[in-house]
Order: sequence, then C-alpha cells, then structure tokens
Amino acid sequence: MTHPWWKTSVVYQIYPRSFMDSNADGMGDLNGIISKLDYLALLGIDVIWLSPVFKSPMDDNGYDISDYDDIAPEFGTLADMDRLIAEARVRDIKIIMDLVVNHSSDEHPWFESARQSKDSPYRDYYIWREAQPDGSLPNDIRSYFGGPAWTFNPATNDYYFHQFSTKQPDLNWDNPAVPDAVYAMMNRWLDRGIAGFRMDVIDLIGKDVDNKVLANGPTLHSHLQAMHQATLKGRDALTVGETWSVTPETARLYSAPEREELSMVFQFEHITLTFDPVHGKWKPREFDLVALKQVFAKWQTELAGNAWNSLFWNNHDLPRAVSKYGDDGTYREASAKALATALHGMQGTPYVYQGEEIGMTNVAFESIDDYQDIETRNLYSERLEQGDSPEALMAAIHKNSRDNARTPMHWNGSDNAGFTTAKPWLKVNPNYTTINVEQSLADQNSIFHHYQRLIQLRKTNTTLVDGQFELLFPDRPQVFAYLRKTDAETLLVAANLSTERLTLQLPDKLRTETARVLICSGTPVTGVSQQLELAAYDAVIVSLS
Ligand code: TEU
Ligand code: CA
Repeated sequence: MTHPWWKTSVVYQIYPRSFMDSNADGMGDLNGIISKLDYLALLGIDVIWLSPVFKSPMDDNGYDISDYDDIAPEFGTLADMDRLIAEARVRDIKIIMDLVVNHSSDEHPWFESARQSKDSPYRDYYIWREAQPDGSLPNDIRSYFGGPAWTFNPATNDYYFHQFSTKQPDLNWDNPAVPDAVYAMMNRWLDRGIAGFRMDVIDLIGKDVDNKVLANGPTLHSHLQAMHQATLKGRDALTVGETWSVTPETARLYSAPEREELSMVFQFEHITLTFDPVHGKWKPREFDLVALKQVFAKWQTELAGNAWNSLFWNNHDLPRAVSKYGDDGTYREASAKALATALHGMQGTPYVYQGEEIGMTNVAFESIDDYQDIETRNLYSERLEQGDSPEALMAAIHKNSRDNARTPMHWNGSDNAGFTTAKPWLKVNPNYTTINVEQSLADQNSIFHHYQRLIQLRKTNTTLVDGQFELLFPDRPQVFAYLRKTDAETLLVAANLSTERLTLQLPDKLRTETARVLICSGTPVTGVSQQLELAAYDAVIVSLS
C-alpha cells in the first residue's frame, strides 16, 4: 500500500527561542537550529515543525505576527531561513512552518491602519463591534489569556475582538480579502521550499462572534476546502491543524483524503482528561491511565481507514510528558522510554517535542516573576484577584504552565546547558547538569537512543504504519498494551506505566513460540510465549507472528 510520505514520517517540533542560541544574545535562532541539524538527522526525524519565526512584537512569543513575509530579527533573516530549508533538505529533513492566521499582531500594518479610522481599507480585516446601548461590552466572550475578548479602541470609539491577548486581534475571515491574502502568503512560503504548515487554532477561523460560536463555526470547512484548492492542491504537503475542539467525527471532516482539507489534526482529548471542567488546567486532576487508554483506543479505531491520527504527548503549550504522565524522579529514564513506546506503537504520525527525546522535565520556579508566558502571568494575576492563594496557583503553574516546555534545550552540562553564553531569555532548568544531549548520546541505553530505535522501526516495519489497533487489558490501571495487526504480522505493544513488576497473561490467540522482541526499553525480555513479565516502567514491542 503506497502512503503519502507523512504517514511514515516522524515530526520534531522546535520552539526556536529555546532551541539553540548562535549569537550570544540569550535567544535561540535559525543559525542555532542549522548548527544542530546533524543531531536531528542522527535522531532520525523526517520533518521539523518550526514554531513561528516571523516578525513579531513577541507578546505571545511569535504567535502574534506583524509581518508574515519576513523573519523576526531575533531569529535571523530570510537568507538564514532559506539556508535552513536547504541544509535540512541535504539531510532529507523537511520544514513545516506555523500558520497563525486566526489572528495577527496588533502591530501588523493591517491592524495599525484599521484601528485609526473606520474608513481604513483594512477596517474589515478585523472584527469590530459597538458597545451595547447600556455601554457594556458587545458580549461576554472571554479571552483565553484572561479578561474580556473585547478591547476598546478610542480612535474609532468601538471594540475589537481578540480570543487571545489584547495584542492578538482576530482576523475577520468573513471578509474575502483575508483568506485571499492568507492563501497568497502560504503560496509564497510553499514556493520558498517549505513542506507544509501546522495551523494554529485553525478550528476558530469560521467563528460567528454575534452568536458566540467560536470553534467549529459555520464557515470553517468551506474556508479549509478553499484554502486547499488555492494553495495545497497539487503540492505534496503536510498540514496539521491545531483543533482543541475536535472529536473523532469532526476529525474526519478535516482529514479524510477525499475532503481535500488537511492531512491530519492535533486532538487534545488525552490532554484535557486532567483539566477541570470549569477551571481547565488551573485546577488539574490526576492522570488516570484507564481513561487515557480508552481515549487513545477510540481515536485509533474511529479514524482507522478514513482519516489519520497525529500522536503526541507534549508541545510548547503543554507540560513535559515525563512529568505529567511518567515519573520525573527515580524512574525518569525508564518512564520516558515507556511513554515513547506506548505512543510510537500506535497508528498515526508521531510528533517529538524538543527535549522530550532526552527526558527533559517540568521546572518549578520559585517566583511568578521567573515565568515569562503571557498565559501563565495573566491567569496568575486574574485568579489572585479572584481570591485563589499564591501557593495553590504556583502549584498549578508548576504542573501546567506552558513555560515547563519552554526552558532552554539541554545540550550539555556547561553553563546554561550549552544553549547560550549570554543570559538566557528564560531560566534554564537547573537539572541540565544530569539531563542533557551530550550525556544521552554517550549512553546506548538512553532515552535518546530509545527514540532513535523507535523512529528507525517505524521506517522499516509496515505493521506499525498499517496495522489495525486492538486495546488489551483495558481495565488494568498500570499497563498500556495493544495489538497492531495486518494479514502478515501481529505486533504486541506493552508498556508498564507503574513502578510495580507486572505479569501479563497473554490470551491463547497470542501464545506463540516464535515471538520476536523488536524493541525493549529496559531489562531484556525473553520467552513471551505464555505470559509477559514487565519490570517497573518497562516497555516492549514484540512481533508475535
Ligand atoms: O494555542 C492555542 C491554545 O488555546 C492554547 O494555548 C491553550 O490556550 C492553552 O495553552 C492550553 O491550555 C495556540 C498556540 O499553540 C499557543 O502557543 C498560542 O499562544 C495560541 O494558539 C495563540 O496563538
Ligand atoms: Ca540568538
């Protein structure tokens, strides 16, 4: 069965400001990434998802773009970007960029013009509403980053809409000039040699603000189909939509090939399992493996054959996988490898977030002043005013602040983890002295080498790509085990996500004398025939036939 290239690829996400600083200004940059391409080639990844590097006032670290056609000077120049694309291609690595078009920066020339006068030619690129007759806000929609989603604009005596910060005004996709401008910009970047896009909160572009429909709005899929025709059709591109609202049913609308919209989407149901229904991640619930397995099983079975899953534990917005789902203390290495095995054994395209491959952990800065993320800082202030205690807020921030994922990459044990020779823009996690690339590369049993083997296996084993998923032991709270089956082969993937030693009695249909262990994360596993013994946080992929 021939597949599009992205079904057998592994994607590595780079958050540029935290990856590698090449010019001693404390900020990661494009030349820093170029200097680490050999490392990424050694890991074996096929695609880099580059978080935004466009011109931006950096209110939301680049997710507030003021020029979609130029590179932020903090990160480098267009020539550096061209060189990154070329140097990556030499290593068979493709680059996809972050398309942030639900909103722009308020310093984009479009908005600077629109906010000055109702007669601006760019006025309708954004969403403006008058106050209600009693002077209150146009409606009660709140911003994700705290406060109302409406900000008053004195020059035109009305309000503009922003679902994120006040410096991220939402674009008005009902105005045809907006999609036209976006599609032209996308084509310029595709012509420049990138291989596709990750699409920031793309489920929000069809919004109907007056009826308070924000995600999955009435015009969403017509825009995505128009976008596909105008930019992606005929190009062998990878697109992945960030869609917090998606369900298996709507995921098919985005990613069924015949729909000609996107290649795949990021679903977040396995992430929001630990979110409080009212307070979200700021009153986090404990992670429950039985519930998590059911979510993964649902997505695996419901997208099989008609759409395509993305597979991820973390990204630049989420806590570090080993801290949230594993054990970032005694069993850090073992649990990180077990989590990787459990994820990479499933059907879909795996995404590795920078530092995940060496088991980087959450950070627990003492003071809110050490945190830089706008979402973290705004929610701290807002909830403090609402009466939450600083201690409770800092505990929630230690668990779920986006800065957990944004502390600088650990290259080695030298100052600032070898990330920079200057003062880093965000403090380095103090555990870099024992958790870093240099130490990982020197240890054949490291997390890095386990990721390398998992990525290599995906390239050589077609059952990992095509095999039908079947969950095993659904009710056991310590183990995540499943089958991947084709006519030719049955794989057993089993991860002990606990500190207990486990014995799994294999069902008769799986008992075989010819089992071959393809990969194991810890103590070598032998004799799988009747049962499978897994030590604390051990994981295996076994070919049963
Ligand atoms: O994130 C969308 C988003 O909703 C998450 O940031 C969410 O608010 C939270 O972090 C999860 O609890 C995307 C980008 O990934 C994020 O970095 C940007 O801040 C945001 O959109 C606005 O562009
Ligand atoms: Ca720099």
